[in-house]
Amino acid sequence: MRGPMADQQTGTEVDIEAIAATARAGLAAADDEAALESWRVAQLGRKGVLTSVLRQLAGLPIEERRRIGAEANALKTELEAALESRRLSLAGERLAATVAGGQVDVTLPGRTKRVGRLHPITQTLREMTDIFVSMGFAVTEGPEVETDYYNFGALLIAPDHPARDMQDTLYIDYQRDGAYPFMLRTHTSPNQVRFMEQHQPPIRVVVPGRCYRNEATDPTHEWMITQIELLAVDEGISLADLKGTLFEFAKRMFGQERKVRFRCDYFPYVEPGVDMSIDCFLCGGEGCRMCHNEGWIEIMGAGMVHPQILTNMGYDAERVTGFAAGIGAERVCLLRNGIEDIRSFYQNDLRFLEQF
Ligand code: FA5
Repeated sequence: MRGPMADQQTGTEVDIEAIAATARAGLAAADDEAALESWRVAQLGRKGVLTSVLRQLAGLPIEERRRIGAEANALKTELEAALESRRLSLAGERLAATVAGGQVDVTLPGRTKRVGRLHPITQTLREMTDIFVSMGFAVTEGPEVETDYYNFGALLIAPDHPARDMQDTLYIDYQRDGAYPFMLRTHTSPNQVRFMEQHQPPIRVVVPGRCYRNEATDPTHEWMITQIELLAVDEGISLADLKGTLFEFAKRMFGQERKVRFRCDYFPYVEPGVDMSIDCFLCGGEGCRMCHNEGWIEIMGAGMVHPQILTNMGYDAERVTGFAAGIGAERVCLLRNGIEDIRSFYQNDLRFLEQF
């Protein structure tokens, strides 16, 4: 580096060589973190020596500015690197002193950090949701504690309707006028009504979420399940749209080779109602404990939205029609991975969960 430059503001000369020498000596003398930090502030900080040199460059003739600027920048890079290396060597010295003092046993095995992952049902639910989103469905959510009206009444399941027996319900322990008005939702279907109350057709929406039933559990039945509700309402929607959408979903989820079966089923809020099953992965359709000797495992209930519900929502049921479906994520995950007992999902056994 060459000679001093004139300081434009003070008239004094700035000697880069001298600045470099002072800075290097200061760094060599700094022997702990606090000293290193004050050195950094004094030399490289916003108001540090080097920064003020760089600020003064503007007032110099172009040739001088280039030369001094280059020298000052080179010094800055050198000092930053020197700071980092001094920091490391001080840390090394500290560690060596600790080891020598017998405070650290470097022969002990390291502690492995356990990396978490998403629960298999969360992974499955996200994959299912993504398939429907790619078909143009939006995503919404609803409450897990429901009212009698949304869980049953608005879906045409009156208090004395036998369909209430299809979903053994966990009620909240709170009574009003001799009745229990709140429950853990037994399915995601209440969100059909919740969404239609707030929106006009055309509607294409999916609602993923937890549901609860007072089930006697077995290899394909849990008391806490995860469903995804599907709802499409528009002019000209037919059962063919329902089948097309669900076939496409099944193909993407399970592959072309898996067999899919549609059968008539009864749900008061659809007309007609169907259920969709996939052939049993365990017995290939022969019949076994897994599929209750049926050869098929049901994964969803579905159907055309009942015209009475469309009318109740204020829609013109002569003009618009719709389809709806409720799919169980546990059953989908079970079938895709050949899992023999649905209860494994919620037993918190890491040997099982870490396979996903
Ligand atoms: C219903 O829950 C209807 N709400 C579905 C529906 C929606 C019908 C829209 C018509 C229109 P279902 O009780 O069959 O239906 O349950 C639907 C799916 O949830 C089942 O096919 C299954 O995949 C899953 N499921 C239901 N109960 C259980 C359970 N106890 N354990 C595991 N999965 C279950």
